[in-house]
Amino acid sequence: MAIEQTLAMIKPDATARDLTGKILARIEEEGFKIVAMKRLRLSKLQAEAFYAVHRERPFFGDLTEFMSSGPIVAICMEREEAIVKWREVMGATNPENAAEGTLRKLYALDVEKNSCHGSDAPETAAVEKAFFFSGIEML
Ligand code: IDP
Ligand code: MG
Repeated sequence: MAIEQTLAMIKPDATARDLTGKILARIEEEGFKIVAMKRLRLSKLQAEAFYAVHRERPFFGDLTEFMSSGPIVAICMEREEAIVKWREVMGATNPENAAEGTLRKLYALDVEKNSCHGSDAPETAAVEKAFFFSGIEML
């Protein structure tokens, strides 16, 4: 099976509660190799650009406020079937629906402040990786 890359984020609710180390440890325990990583605070405009596909959704304003409210950690990482596997490890978007042991079940505060992000398809992974990292940073 081919190695695939995905883009993960540790969201502001999780960096604020000092969960960065726990989430990074889980990433490695689940067999992902970290390829590139940076911690930064998104501006509102940058958060709006990242979540542009959700522009028409009712939660877009709140979501981009939240995502620009504190530091995030962006991670490009790889393993076999990385995209689907990372979404499994994160669990459902709403922690109320997330399976036992998933990151969102463990750490999310609510459907918005749900601690982590993961790309949902190869096409979005490519766009999201390029949003944070240049080609030479992802070798
Ligand atoms: P995902 O992160 O599981 O892929 P998406 O549907 O792509 O979920 O939504 C992106 C992000 O928007 C979610 O992770 C969450 O932070 C936020 N979000 C999604 N649905 C809601 C909602 O119904 N209310 C508030 N925020 C939401
Ligand atoms: Mg999504």
